[in-house]
Parts: sequence; C-alpha cells; structure tokens
Amino acid sequence: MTLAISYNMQKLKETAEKIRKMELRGAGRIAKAAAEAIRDYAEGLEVVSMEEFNTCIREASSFLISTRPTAVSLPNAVKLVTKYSSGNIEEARKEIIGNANLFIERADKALEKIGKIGARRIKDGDIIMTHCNSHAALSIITTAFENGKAISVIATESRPRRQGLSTIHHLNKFGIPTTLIVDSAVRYYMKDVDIVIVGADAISTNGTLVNKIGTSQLALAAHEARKIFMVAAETFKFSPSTIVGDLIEIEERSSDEIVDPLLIANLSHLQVKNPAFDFTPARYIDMIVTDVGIISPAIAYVIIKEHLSWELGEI
Ligand code: RUB
Repeated sequence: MTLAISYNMQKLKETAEKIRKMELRGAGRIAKAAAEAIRDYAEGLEVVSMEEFNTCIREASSFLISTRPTAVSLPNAVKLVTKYSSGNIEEARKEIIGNANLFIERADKALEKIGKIGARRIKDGDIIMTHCNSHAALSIITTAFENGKAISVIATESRPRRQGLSTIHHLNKFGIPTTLIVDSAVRYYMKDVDIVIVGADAISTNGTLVNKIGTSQLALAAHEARKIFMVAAETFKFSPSTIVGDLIEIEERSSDEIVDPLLIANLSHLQVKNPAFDFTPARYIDMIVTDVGIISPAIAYVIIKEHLSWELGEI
C-alpha cells in the first residue's frame, strides 16, 4: 500500500469512527458523510492498475458500511456513489466524484422538498409529537411553522442517547413552542396530539419502518387514539435488498449507554439489552413523505424500483 493510499484511508477511517461513535448520526447525515468520505478517498487514491483501484474502492466501501448496520441510507449512498462503469482509473475516479457530489446535492434538496410537501399536511394549531432527532421530520415541522402555522411540538427525550435534546434545541432556534417529555409519557400525551411525525433509518419493501427504538410505541399509541402517523424519509432510506427477503439488522449498542457498569457489576443474574431501533409495521403508518411525493407504505416497492436506480438482477 502506498503512502497516499494510507493517508486517504486514514481520513476515511476518521469518518467511519465518527459514525460508529455517533458523533455523526441520523441516517441522512450518515449517508452524506459516507458519500463525502468515498469521494475524498477516490480523489486522492494513487494506484497503478484498475484492479487495484477497484479493490481499494471495494474495501473502503465495506469498511464504511460496517460502521452502523441499521441505517440503509449508508449502503445505499455508498452503492450509488461507487457505481462507475469506466475501466480507466481517471475516468472512474471522475465518475465517483460526480456521483458523490450529485448524491450530496440531492440529499440536501430532498430535505427541502420533504419539508415543503409535508408542511402542506400540517394544519394551523396542530400539536405534533416527534421522537429522537430526525432532520427530515424537523424539516416538515420548521417549514410548517415558517409558513405561518401556529404549531407546537411534543418531543420525546429518546433514551438512552437523548437525541431529543438536539431536537428541542433545534426547535427552540426557530421559536417553536415545545414540550419535552420522557419516552414513557408518550401514551399519556397522545390524546393532545394531532399528528405524529418521525424519521426513518430504513423502510422495507413491505412498508415496515425501522427507526429509533420506541417509534413503534408512538405508532401504537397514535393508532389507539386515532391520530395521524406520518413518516418523513428520503428515497435513499428505502431498502432494496428487502425485496429478496433480507432482514434489516437492528443495531445492539453497549449496555453502558443505559447503566453505569459499576452499578451492576455484582448482579450476576442480570443482562442489559440496548437495541437502538425497532420495527413499525406498515398498518400503523398513514403516509410516508418522500422527496418525490407522499406515498402509502403499501407502495414502498415502487420507490425502490423507480428511484434507487437498482436493477433487480443486481440484488
Ligand atoms: C436517529 C434516528 C432518526 C433517523 C432519521 O438514530 O433514528 O430518526 O436516523 O433521521 P441515531 P434523519 O441517533 O441512532 O442515528 O431524518 O436525520 O435522517
């Protein structure tokens, strides 16, 4: 391996480490960071043969993808960015750089579009409940507010990493009245809510949503109280490989995020579980707001087929 390769690999590893440690988090941001990392890696890659170029890109891709297993935006981004057809190193490099820049630009525009499309479904005076910290969900909420709708938000804390605190800071910057609640107060407050809006880490071909642990409890409580459950998701959050029956892996994080290991050191009969995401079946989802319009979860397949430029034979 040449010096140039290892220097570039170092930068890529730093991004991977930030994703792993959740300094870079949220499915959309993870995807953009991965696209940037691959672009920069390809840009500085010094290799002598096309074979070497292909191997380096393949290894860098697998390395990034292995950082967090659930957010499908990550493999989708890497796959879209590393789709090159040229057998010439310089041309292939250009293709990757172009793909990455296009992906990043589209991801930013997608958030804007989701905000505009979703905001039309929000009514003046609506009380919105949200969970965790989704930039797509927040785009809808802040756009509705900027459009003059007098909304307010109930935001969950989102244990154990408390991403809800990022959400309340963001909403506060816009001047949106917000109430912070603990996750277990979701059902208690659902009667006051008009609409629930959450983001997505992945959406399977049958419309099942994978999002921050506890999302399915919001969906159940909303269903019981006959409140609208809306998902905000860019098209690159849909999972192509679920078409052929692949299951989305739920990331299991360290128990240290939940409880101080010293406090439980002597409890030999205890195990602590910390799944980071859960599944919400399609039947609890009223609509998915994507950058290409609002869809019912029942037609998730169409998004995968038409907007992820995937040939079915490739999966
Ligand atoms: C974040 C989370 C978010 C989705 C969507 O989980 O579950 O709801 O990633 O976010 P984590 P966005 O904090 O573990 O990454 O809309 O910003 O892509």
